[in-house]
Amino acid sequence: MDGCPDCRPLASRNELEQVLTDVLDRTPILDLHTHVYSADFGDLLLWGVDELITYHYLIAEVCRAPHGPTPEQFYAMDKSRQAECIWQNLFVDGSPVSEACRGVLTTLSALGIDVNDGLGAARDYFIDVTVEQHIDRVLQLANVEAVVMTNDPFDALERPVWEADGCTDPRFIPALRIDGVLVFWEQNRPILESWGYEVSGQPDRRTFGEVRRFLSDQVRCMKPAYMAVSLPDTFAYPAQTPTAALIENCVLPVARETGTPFAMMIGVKRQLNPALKLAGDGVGKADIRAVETMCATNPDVRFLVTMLSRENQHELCVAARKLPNLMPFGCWWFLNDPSLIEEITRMRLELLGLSMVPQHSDARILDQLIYKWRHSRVVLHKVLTDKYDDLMATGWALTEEAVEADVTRLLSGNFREFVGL
Ligand code: RAT
Ligand code: ZN
Repeated sequence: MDGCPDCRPLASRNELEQVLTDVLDRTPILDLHTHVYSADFGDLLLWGVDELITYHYLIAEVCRAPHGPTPEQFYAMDKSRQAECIWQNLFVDGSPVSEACRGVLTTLSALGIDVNDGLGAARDYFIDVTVEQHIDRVLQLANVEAVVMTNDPFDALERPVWEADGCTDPRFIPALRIDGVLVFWEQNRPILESWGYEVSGQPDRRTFGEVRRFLSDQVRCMKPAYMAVSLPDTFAYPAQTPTAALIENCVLPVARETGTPFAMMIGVKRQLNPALKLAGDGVGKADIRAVETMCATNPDVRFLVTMLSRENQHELCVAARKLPNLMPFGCWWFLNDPSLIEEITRMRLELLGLSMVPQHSDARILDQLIYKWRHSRVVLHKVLTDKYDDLMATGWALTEEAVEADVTRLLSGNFREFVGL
C-alpha cells in the first residue's frame, strides 16, 4: 500500500459509511431508461410542477383515494385542475407516504421549494425558468451525466426531429423503441407501407425483409444505444405469435448485423383498467424460459432485461449467471420502491456480484430524475454498506479507490461497456 488516502484500507463501518456517502454522491449516473428528452424534442419533454404531480403513478393513486375522482372525472379536467385534485386528495387529505408522493416532495425540496407552502409556491418557482436552465439544474441536482431516451419512430412528434437535426445534446442518448413493430404491428403496418416499406398482411419472407430494412434504417438514423420493447407477462419465445416471429426474423438479425443490443422489459399486464389510460397497466409473472431461450440461442446478441414482477427476479439472476450476454437492469415501475429495490439489489449483488445495472429511473418528467436517483442512492448506500462490511469482517482490505471503481461500474460503467458507448 502506498501513502495515498484512497489506497489505505478502510478501518471501520463508520468510515465505510462516510466513504460510501461521498462516493455515491459524487459518482455521476448514466440512466439507461427514461422517457425524458432533450430540448430538441419540444413538447415531448415533460417538466415542471403540474407535470410532476400528474405523473401516472399518482393518477392511479388519486382515483382510489376516499374522495378521489373517477378516471372519467379526472381525465375531463385540464392539467392544472388535475394537479390541484391530486394535491388535495393525496397531499392534503392524508399524509403523502406513498413512494410516488414522497418523490414529489423530495424533488420540490431539492429545488429549494418549501413543501409546506403548497402548490402555489411550487408554481411560482417555475414562472421564470426556461427549459434549458431546468435541464441543467435537474441533471446537476440528480448528478446524472446522461440519460437514455425512449424514441418511438411512430410518434408523430418525434419524426420531424429525426428528419431535421436529430438529438443535438450529447447528454441525451437515443434508444430505438420498437413496440410499434412488435406489439402494435396491426396498427402500424399500414404506416410502414405508407413510408415505402412493402409489408403485406402476411408474416412472409418479403415482409420480414422489409421490417429488417426499416429497423436498419432507424438504427442508421438514430444511432441508438439499444432497441427496446415492453412485453406482456404472457410473452413466449419461441412461439407461433407475430411478436415472436418478428423478433426472430427481424429484430435479432438486425441486432446481430448492426451490433445493437436488444432490451426487453417484460411483465406488463396491459390495460387492466382501461379507464385509467396510461395509469391502467398492471403486472403479471412472466415465463423466464422466453429470456433463457432467446439469450442461449443467440449468444452473439447482447440482451438487456428487466422484469416487472417481483417473482421473476431470482430466476432472472440465475439465468444471467449462465448467460453472459444477458444483463439484468433496474427495478422497474412497480418495483421502483425502496423496500423492493433493497431486496432486489441485495439478491443481484449476492448472485451476480457487480455484473448488473442496479437501477434506472424510468423518469417521465425531467424533474423526477432528482427523486428517483436520490431515493435509489440511499438504498444502494444501505445495501453496499452491508456487503462491504461483510467483506471487511473477513480481513479484506477495502479501499476508497476500490469502492469508487465498483460504484462507477454500477452507476454507469457496466451499461457503457455492455452497449459499447
Ligand atoms: O414506468 C412507466 O412509466 C411505464 O408506464 C412505462 O413507461 C414503462 O416504463 C415503459 O417504458 O413501457
Ligand atoms: Zn419506461
